[in-house]
Order: sequence, then structure tokens, then C-alpha cells
Amino acid sequence: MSTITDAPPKAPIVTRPGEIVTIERHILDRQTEHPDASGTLSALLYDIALTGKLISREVTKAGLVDILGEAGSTNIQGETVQKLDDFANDCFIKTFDHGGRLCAMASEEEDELIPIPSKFECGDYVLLFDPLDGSSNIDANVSVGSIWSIYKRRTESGPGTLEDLLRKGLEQVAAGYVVYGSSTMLVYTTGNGVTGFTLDPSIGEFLLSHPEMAVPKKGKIYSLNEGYRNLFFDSTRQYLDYLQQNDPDTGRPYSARYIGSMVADVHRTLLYGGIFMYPATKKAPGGKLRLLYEASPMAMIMEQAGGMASTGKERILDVQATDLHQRVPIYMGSEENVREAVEFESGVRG
Ligand code: FDP
Repeated sequence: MSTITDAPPKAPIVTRPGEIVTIERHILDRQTEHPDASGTLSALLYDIALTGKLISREVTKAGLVDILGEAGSTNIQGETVQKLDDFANDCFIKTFDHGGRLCAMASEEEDELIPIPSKFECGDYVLLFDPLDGSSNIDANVSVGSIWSIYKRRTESGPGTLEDLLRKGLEQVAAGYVVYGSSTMLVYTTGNGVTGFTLDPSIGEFLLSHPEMAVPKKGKIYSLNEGYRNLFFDSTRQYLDYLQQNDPDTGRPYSARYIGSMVADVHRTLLYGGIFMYPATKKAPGGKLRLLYEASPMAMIMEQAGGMASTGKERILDVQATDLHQRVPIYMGSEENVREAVEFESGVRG
């Protein structure tokens, strides 16, 4: 079974100033470093890029709702306009349910496992995704995103089962996200560092823009929904008090930033450093965000970028999923910041 820690050492991507590298070429270059590779994972990654482009195109049109028609209504061509999160979910399913590379899928939008239709072959991988994370922000033109995660199947052959999908994040062979913001970016890892691509809409290509993404060791931004302060447990409140104290020697008080769209908040944390949190509350003691569709893939990205990701008690990538829609508290970002948060949450400090 492939795990993140088995990954071979990373070869630096050499680009000359001004050199243009498409995502296809980057994936191909990476594949040729593994002479035994069948190309299946590469093909899955190309399809992720395609899905990202299709969803990006629709997200950009979201502001034209008055012109193109509300979700549920019929547009000028007589087609029913879909809600964007339904569109994004369908887009993933229709791109990946054939091709013989997957044996099952799971989506944040679906209660049960998504089987591969019997008319198509089953493959060696499973795909889990949150098709449109942060979608409550869409009408305000705020960044949203898609998050995805790929595992090798566990069962031998035939249709995939829950056993193939209920996994530990450490077993992911690839994970990433697409953020639909002021530009559309695709960020991914196959356990060999983190690479970011920006979509050039004029040519419809993701171009290498962030070759080796690394989260700063420490940052001065904390990100959480502080409106729940009275619902947080004492340990979380104590940590927040600590972050807000005036102590210039340790860079405190920190700045607060919360978009309320996980992909966008995590993307900013990856670039600027600091910590993104969705702690447990007295109302939701298990947290809100989903282990398989949000926490594990983003934890793999953060760790591969040199950061840390914890539930406050354990490494997120060590959590074994027992339910498709299991939730976990989340603390992720710069190593020093997450370490500090864990000290508060585990009672070492307070
Ligand atoms: P949303 O409900 O808008 O889809 O998991 C979904 C998510 O957004 C995350 O993207 C976001 O970080 C979080 O929920 C926001 O939750 P709160 O409104 O409780 O802060």
C-alpha cells in the first residue's frame, strides 16, 4: 500500500525564466521519473484539471444569474439551469465514472458511495471529492473551490466498496484543490511536494505558476469563525486569548482573517502562513468539516508544503475514517502555529 512516507525524493522542476509549463507537461515529466508507472494516476490528474476548467467556467457565470436564469428555471435555450453545487457534483461524476480508472467514488454531496455504472470497467483507484466547497459564498462573488483526494483501492477487483473509501489520509496517493477566485488555481500533491498552476482562461490551460509551494514556518494570521466563541471549549478560548495578547516579541496580537470558504482560507494560509481552524464546539463536538472530503486532502497538502495538520489531539492523516461523512476538528497551517494550538488544546498550556 502506497503511503505518503514511501514517496521517492523530490526532483526539482527546472524551469527557465519565462518558460511555459502546462499542467499536462508537468504531470508527464513527473510520470517519466517513475518508469514503472502505468499512467493511470496521470490520466486521473488530467481529468481533475479538466473538471476544474469546466466548473471554473460555470462559477464565472454565477453573477449572470439574472441574465442566464435562476437555478431551477429554464434558460433561453430551454435547458433547466442547475444549482452550481449540483452542476459541480455532476461534472465530477460524469468525468470520472467511465474510463476504467476508478472502482468507486464518494462526494460530500451524496449520502452513499457512488458506484461505477456496470457498463463501464472498474479500475484500481477511488476518488473522493467536495465538488463546490464554500458554496454559500457564491452569490457574494467570494472564492469557492473543489477539493479532491485519490487512493489506491484496497479490495482486489470488481466494483469498489466502502472498504476502499473509508481510509486514513496517510494512504492518499494524491490530493489537491482548485480555487475559483480572482484567478482559478489548481494546487496538488502526489506526495512529492506541492505544485500550483494558474488557469489562463484565454487559452484554457493551467500553467505552472507556483513550482514548490512551502508554507512559512510561522505566520501572524489566525482564521476561524470567532462568532462561535461562546460555544468553544475553554482550551480554544484560552488559545484565542493568547493570540490576541499584546506581545511584540512573539508577534502578537495576530491578525484575524476568515473568508468562510475553506479552500480560500486554506489557500491563503498556505501562501502567507498562520493557522486555519475549525474547532470543536459545544454544539458540534466533532467539528463541522468532513474528514474525507476536506480535512485529509488539505492535511496532505499542508504537510507536503512543510506545515502541520491536527485535530487538536492527533495528526489528521492518522485518523481512520469509519463513516463517509465523518467530521473532525481542524487546525492546519504553519508548523509553529499549529504546534502552539495543539499545546493549548491538549492542556499542555493554558
Ligand atoms: P459552506 O458551508 O459555505 O459550504 O464545509 C463547508 C464550509 O462552507 C467551508 O468551506 C467553510 O470553511 C465552513 O463551511 C464555514 O462554516 P461556518 O459558516 O460555520 O463558519
